[in-house]
Amino acid sequence: MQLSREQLLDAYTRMRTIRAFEEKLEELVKAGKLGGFLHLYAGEEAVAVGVCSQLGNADIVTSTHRGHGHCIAKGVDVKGMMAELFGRATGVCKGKGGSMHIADVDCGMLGANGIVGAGIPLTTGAALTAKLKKTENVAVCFFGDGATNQGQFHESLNMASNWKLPAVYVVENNGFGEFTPTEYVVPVKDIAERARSYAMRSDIADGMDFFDVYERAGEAIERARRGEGPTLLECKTYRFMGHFVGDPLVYRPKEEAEDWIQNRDPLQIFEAKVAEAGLVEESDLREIDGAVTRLLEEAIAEAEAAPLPDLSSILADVYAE
Ligand SMILES: Cc1ncc(C[n+]2csc(CCOP(=O)(O)OP(=O)(O)O)c2C)c(N)n1
Repeated sequence: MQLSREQLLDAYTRMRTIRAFEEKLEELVKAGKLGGFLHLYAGEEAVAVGVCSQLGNADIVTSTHRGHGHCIAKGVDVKGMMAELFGRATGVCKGKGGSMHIADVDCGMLGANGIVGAGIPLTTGAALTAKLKKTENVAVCFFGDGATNQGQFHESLNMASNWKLPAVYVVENNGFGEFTPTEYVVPVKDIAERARSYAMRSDIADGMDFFDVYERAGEAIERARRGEGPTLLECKTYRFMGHFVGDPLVYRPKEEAEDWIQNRDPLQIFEAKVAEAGLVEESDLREIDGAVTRLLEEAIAEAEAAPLPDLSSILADVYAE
């Protein structure tokens, strides 16, 4: 294992934070304490953290409607995110973005996005900027299997491949677009196959295994940094919760979900692997679990106590006034 103890603990902290953040949000919505339309990322943690652990602060990431995991993995402040979800002035977007529009340019997170597939051309543009400015930064896009049926996916991959842009397109194939199974709307067996149309490199990772994602993403990111062009990286994964909070989950077999949750949990897979390598003690991980719980309790209390945005700020930070 080429990762240091510190890197492993950092990766675990981020994955645990994502899981706990999403579980808390579900609880808050169900208790009527939090409003809004939320798409949770639990189950897919190894993808966001595996990829982002290979990126520096100046590298760019774009996200989706299911964006909390990408934000936490890229280093967005968790308390600022919680305040944002509560619509408070102390939120990372001053309470005006909410779940589907969390962005923090200072840590390279160009934004979650309510429009399926819309992050893909943004990443392509960021990669073009990096190439023209010769920064050696890489732009990474996260999106779902459903987004690969959008025109902008195909246009972006064509352009990025043709111009050898430093981009990595990470498709999180969780087997569903809303309530529709992927195979019902996608004729190829692996979405990675779609790269071939654009003479682009592709790879497939086990999206439940942090180490597999980390390694394959690392190769793609390094290739992009060396000027060898983009990669389409398909991560096979599963969302543990519904498409949105409140989804009655009637469209997928209970046994299928239980099997993934019981046997393919990315946190458990991570824990088993690091224990086997003897790099991290179980007590280290339990300590992190406790710290994450405390962080979220503080984040919620601070968010609830924070002020709403003042009416006078309604036109601030708006591009088209
Ligand atoms: C352009 C557009 N079309 C439709 C929707 C409605 N919608 C929201 S999420 C979603 C499914 C997206 O599936 P996928 O890209 O696989 O991501 P996942 O939800 O599985 O993470 C759809 C169709 C939308 N937000 N934007």
